Amino acid sequence: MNDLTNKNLYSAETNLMVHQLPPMMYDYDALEPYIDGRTMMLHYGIHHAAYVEKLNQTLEEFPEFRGRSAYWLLSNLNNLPKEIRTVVHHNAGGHINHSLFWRAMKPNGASGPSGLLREAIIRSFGSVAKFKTKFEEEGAKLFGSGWVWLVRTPKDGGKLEVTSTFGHDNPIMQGNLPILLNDVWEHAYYLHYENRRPDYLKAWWSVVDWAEASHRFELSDENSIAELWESEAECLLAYED
Ligand code: MN3
Repeated sequence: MNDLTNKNLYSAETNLMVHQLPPMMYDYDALEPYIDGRTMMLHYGIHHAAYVEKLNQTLEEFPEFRGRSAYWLLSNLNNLPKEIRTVVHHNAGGHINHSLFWRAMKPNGASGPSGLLREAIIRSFGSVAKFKTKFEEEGAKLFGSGWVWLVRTPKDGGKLEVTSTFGHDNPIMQGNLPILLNDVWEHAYYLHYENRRPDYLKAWWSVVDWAEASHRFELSDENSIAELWESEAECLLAYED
């Protein structure tokens, strides 16, 4: 599995694209045994790559939207021509969510949240264990394909909540800021866990990058959501115009 490096996914051709697959920061098999290398390879190199490709392909005929970030597109669906609205919705969302997802995980991360994020989780859910249970339940009960999130809401000075979204919707569409996310589409776990989504949700805690979640939480204190979107568009979603 180690020979399947990111370089294989980049070609001269993809460099011409506007939206780009962000680099993967660890090997495909680095999250084993919790997430298997083949799932990671297909998930990143086939699924995520396809969302990026489809997004670029769709925008080819619409030059006025080619300079826009995926975040901008997802936040301004009503400003898009009707005939591309649905396809941009699905593929810009898929691109954003997966870009966040790869960063939400790392091998050998901390075992749980610390600092301000830990305090906020305890304030909002009672304990870290109760938060984890709620997150697992929300992910397990989501019918069909979607995502489960820890979000910061605009309520009560930034209360944390566990939510889910269908398809590739992102919490920003409801004005909430993503802190942590897990993919509960079958393609994220089926090869290894088959239909046992609850087992996947439980095992997934072993690969969470809590430092990244803390970083997102702390940023959400200092910036407006609009400012955060802008900076994410620049640094998270590898992007070239
Ligand atoms: Mn996925």
